[in-house]
Amino acid sequence: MAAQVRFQQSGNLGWITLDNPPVNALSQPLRAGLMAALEQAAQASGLDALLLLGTGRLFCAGADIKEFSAPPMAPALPDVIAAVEAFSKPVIAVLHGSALGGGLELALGAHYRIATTGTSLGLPEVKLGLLPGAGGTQRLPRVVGVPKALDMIVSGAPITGEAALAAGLVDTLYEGDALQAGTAYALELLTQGGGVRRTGERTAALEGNDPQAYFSEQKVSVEKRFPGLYSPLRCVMAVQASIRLPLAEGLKRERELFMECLQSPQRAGLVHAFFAEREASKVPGVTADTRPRSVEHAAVVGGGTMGVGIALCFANAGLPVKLLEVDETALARALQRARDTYAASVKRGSLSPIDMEQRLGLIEGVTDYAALAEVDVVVEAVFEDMAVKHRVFETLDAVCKPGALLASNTSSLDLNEIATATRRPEDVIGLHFFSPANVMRLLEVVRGARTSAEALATGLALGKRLKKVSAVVGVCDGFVGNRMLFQYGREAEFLLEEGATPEQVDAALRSFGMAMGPFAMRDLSGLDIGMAIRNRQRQQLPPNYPLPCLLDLLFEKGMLGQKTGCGFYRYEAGARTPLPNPELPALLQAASRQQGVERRALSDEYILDRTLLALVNEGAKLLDEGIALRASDIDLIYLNGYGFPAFRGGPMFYADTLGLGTVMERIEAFHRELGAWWEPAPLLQRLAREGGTFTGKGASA
Ligand code: 3H9
Repeated sequence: MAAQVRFQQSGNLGWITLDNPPVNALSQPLRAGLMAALEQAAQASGLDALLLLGTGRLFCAGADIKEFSAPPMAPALPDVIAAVEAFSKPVIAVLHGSALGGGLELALGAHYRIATTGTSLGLPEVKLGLLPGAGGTQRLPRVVGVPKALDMIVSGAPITGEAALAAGLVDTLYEGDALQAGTAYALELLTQGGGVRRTGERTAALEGNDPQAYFSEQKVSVEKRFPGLYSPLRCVMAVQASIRLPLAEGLKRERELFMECLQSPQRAGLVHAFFAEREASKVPGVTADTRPRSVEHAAVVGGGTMGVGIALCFANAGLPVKLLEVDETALARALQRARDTYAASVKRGSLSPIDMEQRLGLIEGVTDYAALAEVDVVVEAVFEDMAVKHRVFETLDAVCKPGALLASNTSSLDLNEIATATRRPEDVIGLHFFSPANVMRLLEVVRGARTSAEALATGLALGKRLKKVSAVVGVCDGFVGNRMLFQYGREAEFLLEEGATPEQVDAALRSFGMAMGPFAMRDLSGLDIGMAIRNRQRQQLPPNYPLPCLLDLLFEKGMLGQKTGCGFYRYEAGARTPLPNPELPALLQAASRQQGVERRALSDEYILDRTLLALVNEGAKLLDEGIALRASDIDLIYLNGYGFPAFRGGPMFYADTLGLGTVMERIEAFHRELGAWWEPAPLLQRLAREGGTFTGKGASA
C-alpha cells in the first residue's frame, strides 16, 4: 500500500487515513493507496464499520489539479469511489477543514458523513472549467435534491457544515478530534442498527417541477449568468442525467461531459489562473523564515474615494483603522462617504445593518498625525503629487513607531523617491489598490529598491488578510497593470482614428470576454482623469511620440464621460447605459483628419490583435525588466484588476495559446505598418525563435 494512505483497525472499527500534504489531493498514488486500503479493510476480520479520514488541516481538496494536463492514470477516481460505495460494511466519511471537488465526491461515495461546523463542503470544479467528474453530479442530487445540488455545482460555491447539515448532506456535526468523533458516531450507528446506505441506490428529487421545463429554464438561466463559459451548461446537462438515468448510466454521461470540459481551452485557462494565484505568493528573498510583522491597527492618510475604499477594506477585515484628513470638514465628508457606501450594501441586502454599524465603529476619523503614533501600518492615499507625498512621508517618519509599515497607494509615482522622504526606506512599500478599493480583488505590492524582505512579507500577509489577490511588482511608471493599460488604451484610441467606432471596439473586446470595453471604461472613470494622465505622459514621453488626439477633442468639448452625461457615449440622466453620442461621428472624422489618417473598415479580429497584443508586448518587456516577477503574475493582475476573462488565463497565457510565433508575426507586421512603438519585446523575439512560451517564465522563488 502506498505510504499516502493508511488502514488501521481497533476492535470492530477500521479507519482509512488520507495523508498527502498539503491538501490530500487525490493524486494517482493516493488513489492507488485508497484502493489497496479498501481491499485490506475488506479482508480484515471482525470489522463492522469503516471510517474515512484526512490528516492535516483538511479532509481533501479533490482531484490533483496538476494531473489534468497528463494522460489519465489508473485507478480512476470514479472507480475508487465506486469501491467505497460498494463496501459491504457502513463507511463513514469524517470531514474537517475542506471537502471539495473529488474530496466531497469521495465523501458522497461513503454511506454516512459527519463534519465540523467549520468544514467547507463544495464542488468548485466549474471554477476550473470542469464539472464534478467523479459522481458529484449524480450523487449530490440524490442526497440534497436537484435544486440545491444544481446550485452548488453551477456556482461552485462551498457551503458550511451547518448548511450541509440543514441540506442533509451531512448526518451530524462534531467538534474536536476526528478519529474520536468518528469512532463515537460509528459505535452509536452500529448500536442503532444503522447499516450500509448507498447514495447510488437513492433517487434524485425534483419535487413539484416538470423536469423537462425545469432543466430548459436552468439552461437558459445559466447561459445568461455565465456568457461565453463552456462548463456551466454542461453541469446542468450532467445533473439532468441524474433524474433521467440509473446511477451507472448517469455516471457514464457525466464522464463524457467531464472529458469534453477537460479538453476545452477554457479549462486550461482557468487552471492556469488557479496556479497563478498560488505562485504569486512565492517571492524571491521572502522565505519561510521571513516573519511578517503583526498588524492589528491601521491608518489611512487621505479620505478621498480611494482612501475611504482602503479604510473600508481594513474595517471589512475586522481591523481598526484611523482615517486621517486635513480638517474636520474634509473628515466629515470622508466618514459620510464610508457610511454611504455601507448603506448602499445594506440596501442591496449584501450587508446587515448590525454589521454596518460594527464596521463603521472600526473606522476612527482623525485630523492630527500624532494619532498615528502607535499604528502598525499606514497607507497613504493622497493626491498624486510628489511634493505632497514627500510631506506626508516626512511626517509619518516623524510620528510613527519604529517598525510601522509605511505604504503608499501611488499608482504612478516613483516609490523609491517617496521613500527618500523617510529615514527608514526599508519600511516603505507600495500597496496599489484598484478602484473601488473595497470591491476590487487586486493589490499590486510594490517592492522599492530598499524595501526589506520583512516589510514585503508584511505587505503580502496584510493583502491576504484583506482578502486581496496580491502580486509583487517593481518600481516603474504605472507598475505592471497600468503600464500595460496605457498601451492597450492608446491602441484602442488609434483604432477609432483609423476607422472603428467605440461601439465596435467595445463589442469586439466584450465578445472576447473582457468585462467592459475600453471606451465604456474610460467614460466610467472620467475623461478628465484620462486627460490628466495623458498630459503627464506628454511631459515624460520623447518628443513626437505618437499619441491619439480624440481624447483631447472630447475633453475640449467638456465631454468627460458618465459624470457629464456624455463622453465616448451618451448617457440619460441617472443612467449608466451607453448610448451613441450623436456628436461623435464628426469628432472621429476630425481626429482622423488631424492625424492624417484615411478612415477604413477594420475587422474585429484586427481590433483584438491591436489591443490585446499591445498588452502582450508590454507584458514581455515588464517581465524582461524584472518589474513583473513572472508571466503568471501579469496574468493574475489582468484577471483580477482589469476584467480580463479568467477562461483565457490572462494576456500572457492567451499569447501562449495563440503561439508565440504567430504573436511575433503579427507584432512584426504592426511594427512595419504603424511605427517604432510596436517593436517586438526582446523576450518575445527570443521565445518565438526558440519555440518557447511565457508559461513558466520568471522567478521560481
Ligand atoms: C476535481 O476534484 C475533479 C473531480 O471532480 C473529478 C476528477 C475525475 N490539486 O490554496 P492553497 C495546492 S477538481 C493539486 O494555497 P489554502 C496549491 O497549489 C479539484 N494541488 O491553500 C498549493 O500548492 P503550493 C476541485 C492543490 O489553505 C497548496 O496546495 N478542487 C490542490 O489557501 C496549498 O493551497 C478544488 O478546486 C488540488 N486540488 O486553500 C479545490 N488544491 O503550496 C482547490 C490545492 O505548491 N483548492 N493545491 O503553491 C482550493 O480551493 C484551496 O487550495 C483550498 C486550501 C481551499 C483547498
